[in-house]
Amino acid sequence: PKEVILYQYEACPFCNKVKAFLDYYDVPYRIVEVNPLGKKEIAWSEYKKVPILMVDGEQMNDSTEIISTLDGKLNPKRSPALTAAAKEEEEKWRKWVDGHLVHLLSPNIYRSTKEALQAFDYITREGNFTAWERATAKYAGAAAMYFISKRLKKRHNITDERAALYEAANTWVEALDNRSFMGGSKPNLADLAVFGVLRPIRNLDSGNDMIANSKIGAWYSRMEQAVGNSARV
Ligand SMILES: N[C@@H](CCC(=O)N[C@@H](CS)C(=O)NCC(=O)O)C(=O)O
Repeated sequence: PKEVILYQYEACPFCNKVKAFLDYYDVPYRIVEVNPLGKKEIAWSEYKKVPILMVDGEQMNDSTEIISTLDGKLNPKRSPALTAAAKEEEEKWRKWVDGHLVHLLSPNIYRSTKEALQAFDYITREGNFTAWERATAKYAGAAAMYFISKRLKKRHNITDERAALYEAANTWVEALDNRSFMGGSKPNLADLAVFGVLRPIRNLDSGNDMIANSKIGAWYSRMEQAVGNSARV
């Protein structure tokens, strides 16, 4: 593609999933950082969530769909060359990321008032906010998300959010079954999805705890190596 533009929030797990794919395949992309208060930057779009990817003027919505579409365009031979079992496995774990893993993130990063502030410090520092919004959103957002995350925790039947995060990390490592990546010697779309959604929490308390208290660290480091530098231009 000639021109790829990602409309995103820097700290959003779904957006980071798309970036993991673009970075891994070295697809140069521009970023438009959307201000979450007002979303003026995507006012032109009927679809009101991020990520949105524009590829040579064609709009793609939803992280998983974006990645499937791009994979089909950029690597037309990749998926058809997989065995049925490999395809099924990749599909199953991509669904696990969207249906399970992402739901563990908010309860963890907003677990305590301290962690909620840490998360919002990161979100407001990296995000597109005016100085005034940044100053107020950090505290208002942290307070709101602290309470909202308790509701999310109930909705998704999570009792101990950290235990659930470590368990998910170990479940993933078990699924790797001693392979370097689920894709074997190279990451597949499930590897990229897990890595992408975990990346924005990696340097928060919850991410540090996850690395320290689960077996996911070695795979995570291999993924950092494999994905390499950002392809952002
Ligand atoms: N299923 C979508 C979920 C996208 C999503 O929920 N994005 C959030 C940001 S993390 C969003 O844009 N929420 C609406 C809002 O901010 O108003 C995907 O995988 O891309």
